[in-house]
Amino acid sequence: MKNYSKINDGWFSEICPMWPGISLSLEIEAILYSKKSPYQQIDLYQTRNHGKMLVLDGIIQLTESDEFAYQEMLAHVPLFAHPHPETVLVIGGGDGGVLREVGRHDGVKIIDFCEIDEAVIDVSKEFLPDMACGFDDPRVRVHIGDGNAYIHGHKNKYDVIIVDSSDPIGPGEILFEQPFYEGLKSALKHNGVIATQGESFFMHKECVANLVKITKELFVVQGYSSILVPTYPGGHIGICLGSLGPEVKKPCRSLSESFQQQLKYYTPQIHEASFVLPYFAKTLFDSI
Ligand code: SPM
Repeated sequence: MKNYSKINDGWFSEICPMWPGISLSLEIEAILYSKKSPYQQIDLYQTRNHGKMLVLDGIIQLTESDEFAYQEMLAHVPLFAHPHPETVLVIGGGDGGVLREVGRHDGVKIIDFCEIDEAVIDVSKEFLPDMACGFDDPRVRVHIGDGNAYIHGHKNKYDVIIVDSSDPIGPGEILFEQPFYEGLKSALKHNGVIATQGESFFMHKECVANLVKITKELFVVQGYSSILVPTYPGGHIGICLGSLGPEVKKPCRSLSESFQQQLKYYTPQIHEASFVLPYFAKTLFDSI
């Protein structure tokens, strides 16, 4: 994918045609890693004020200062919506942060993890140990390969599937299309729940509307949960959820105090509140 982002005078500016005319800049102190893998350009920066920052093909994937918001919500919203999640699949998210969050659920017995780019895992293990700790969990089984191919080879296997994709340009594009969602549905067990990186209704209305349309058509229950993430465009990103039974907008299990103490963003209250949509987004989604 063409990389439009720039470094100028010690500032990294994230520029992308998916969010034209707007750019977030972070002051950087050092380039810790920069290499092209067979799939993408991988850069790891030390920022001045936001910890380390992972950038793929010029697009910010995470900073250490706010990664918890996205990783906690993407994992805990679907997991707390399911009554007894035991088998979980995570597609993408080679940094391991979503795995770290899934691993907090003691009831989960198997965590299959499918990532196309092994180099992202390697760089995260080296530079982002607080995220890549997810790989140390003995329940995690790593599969290096294409998530779309993986999903179509596994039927009726998972209680929860989480897709931590990059944006729908480059290797992540196929993960935003109907056949992939059909594969996700067929890989679910009875009462299964999916949660996918759902982009922002401020920045990419058509893309989000398409995800809502696909999930409304395929699943019994559908929802869109919003997350505040200062270092994503517009400070906002969503999760698109689909379920074969359970309600997704409320947690169906309680969270112990010791579990809550491990988290920084997710609470049962924010789980519910994240599904409340601004009027323009509600109107758009209701019309689909
Ligand atoms: N585990 C963290 C990986 C992050 N995956 C999602 C990255 C999305 C980056 N672009 C955000 C654009 C929001 N509209």
